Amino acid sequence: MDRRAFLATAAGITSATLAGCFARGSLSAEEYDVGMTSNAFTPDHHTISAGETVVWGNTNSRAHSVTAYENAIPGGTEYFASGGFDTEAAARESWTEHNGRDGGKILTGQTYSHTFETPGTYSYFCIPHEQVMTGVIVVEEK
Ligand SMILES: [Cu+2]
Repeated sequence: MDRRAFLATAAGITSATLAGCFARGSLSAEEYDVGMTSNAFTPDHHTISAGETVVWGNTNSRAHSVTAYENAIPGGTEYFASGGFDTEAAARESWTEHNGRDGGKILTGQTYSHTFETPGTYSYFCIPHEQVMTGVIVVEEK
């Protein structure tokens, strides 16, 4: 999304957080690029231009994570995962050690965003639903 849309999203997160006490933090479609159902990222393939930010939004009642496959992102690029983990192993360990209470969990109505500077294909997954819940971000040259 472009910068203006991103700023609007940032503002939306604030209001969604405040409204969360009453409305359980429901997200409107303008607030994210990739949604999360009970077992899928929607869309599961999303294409952007280099330098753009992708916002994932959990629109479902189940908790999910956005966790990059370390060996399926372009070489030399920064690892990304909700929860800010530096490695895929650290994210997985956090989930296991805390019995699913951490690991970069994104709760209902919450968002996670990452800015992609380098063109290429980035594959990622949700830790608790990895067998069915994976996605790809394609970053094209500007
Ligand atoms: Cu999931």
